[in-house]
Amino acid sequence: MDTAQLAVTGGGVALIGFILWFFFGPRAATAARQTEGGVQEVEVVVQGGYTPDRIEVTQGRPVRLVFHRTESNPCTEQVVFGDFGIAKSLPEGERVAVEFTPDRAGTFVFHCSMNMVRGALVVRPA
Ligand SMILES: [Cu+2]
Repeated sequence: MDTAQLAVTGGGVALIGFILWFFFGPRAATAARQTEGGVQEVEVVVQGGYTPDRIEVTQGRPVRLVFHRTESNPCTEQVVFGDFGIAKSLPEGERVAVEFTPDRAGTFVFHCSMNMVRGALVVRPA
């Protein structure tokens, strides 16, 4: 192999590594902020996905997830928390609060109504 071939091969290996890390690597969770009233609050921007898409809260304390949808793509116009029986419409440009108290620990997926765009709520035991 000459230098150019080595560079191409090395670049390919690096790219594969990046892709694996990007899709399957560990994701950092965003911890909820505590309000003065003891509510665990996080603002989630909805724009081609959920940011953050992994949110950590504590079991048994009220949670307020404020969804701010900044896109018009109809894919994300509803957010569903199937495990908690919640479905909310997210009008573009508005902030919509999803409020509930997680009564059990675990990792709960939330998603758009088509289940294409996803995020996870990680509930830690109290
Ligand atoms: Cu969708």
